[in-house]
Amino acid sequence: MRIDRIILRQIRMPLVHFFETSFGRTTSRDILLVEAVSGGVSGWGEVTAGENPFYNEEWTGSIWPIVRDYCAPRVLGRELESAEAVSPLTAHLRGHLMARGGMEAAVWDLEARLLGKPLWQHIGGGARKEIPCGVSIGIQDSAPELLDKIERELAAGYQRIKMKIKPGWDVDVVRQVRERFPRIKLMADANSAYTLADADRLKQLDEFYLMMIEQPLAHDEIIDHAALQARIQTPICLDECIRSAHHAGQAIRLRACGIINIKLGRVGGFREARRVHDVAQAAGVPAWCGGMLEAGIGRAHNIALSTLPNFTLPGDVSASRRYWSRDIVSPPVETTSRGTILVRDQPGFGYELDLDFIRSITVREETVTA
Ligand code: NPQ
Ligand code: MG
Repeated sequence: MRIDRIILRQIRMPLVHFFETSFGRTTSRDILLVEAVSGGVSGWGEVTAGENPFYNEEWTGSIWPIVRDYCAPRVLGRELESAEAVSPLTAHLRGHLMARGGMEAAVWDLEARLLGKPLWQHIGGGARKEIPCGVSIGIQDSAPELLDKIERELAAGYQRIKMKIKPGWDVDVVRQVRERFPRIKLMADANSAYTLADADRLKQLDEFYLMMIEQPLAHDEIIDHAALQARIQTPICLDECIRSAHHAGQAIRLRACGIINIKLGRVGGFREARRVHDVAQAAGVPAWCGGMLEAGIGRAHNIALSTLPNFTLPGDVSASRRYWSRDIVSPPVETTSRGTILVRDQPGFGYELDLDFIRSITVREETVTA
């Protein structure tokens, strides 16, 4: 496979509802789409960085020059054995895994299309034809608003509720949710809002038999998570901390987590995501697919990834309509009344692109050639 050109597009999409985490509120997304072209065939990827360097260090402003000046030139005009070869070609970069992963995912999609295969099959997935779905619910202006939202998502069939927490929006609110919904699968995500000094407060959450608490401590701190896990019963799930299979192995060895959230962008693409998956699976650690408020391409890639066997817990991959009034793929991603997404068999990521709509929301475009 030889890639002739790579087209970058930044699209702007307002969210249906603001999304608030411990690090701030997001109301609109600027997303970088990567189109990799070989002959007349295109593969597509989505870079999952946020608008600000708050979730991790990457952001809309950093990913454009990284893909244009450092990632695309490494793959353009050279004979690629397979999409597996892309990640090693950018491995000399320090960090910038989401930028690297967005381009890598585009090449996986391209290769699947060249072979006429669905992406899930091309990455070695296919363990399930239906993906179990949960939702991630942001911090709300009041507890009653959160309870209402949860009620609506459960009525739509979602199998698991994740609520965002932070100091001041934690034990009390979780208690209210548990009192109202005693039997649901419930978990909390702190996005690194606590330190080990908060261990007693985090221990109070044990009372609510959460499925897990996600990334309570610093984004780059595995050892403190091990110390916290030794003090609390609720399983810790690591998100931000796990940027590679190596990190996954270390976190598991140190007993810093009992569950791993795998995000395609955070680990730098499909190659590393599969390696993280394999490390977790070999250790008997369950995994699930995280979300980054993706548009349709990223959402479809997450669905393909979620067909690998060890994605045994409901993930944060949910319907397009929870985020967008109109998505860039057609049909939009939809869920069944059982709270699942049906895996599609079309080549590549399995959905049609709405190119007219993409054009209408593009705020920046640039083509890179060999
Ligand atoms: C998480 N996502 O699991 C992330 C965090 C997150 C669905 O909970 C812009 C872009 C804002 C990506 C805010 C979910 C974001 C973002 C939060 C990702 O931790
Ligand atoms: Mg998280």
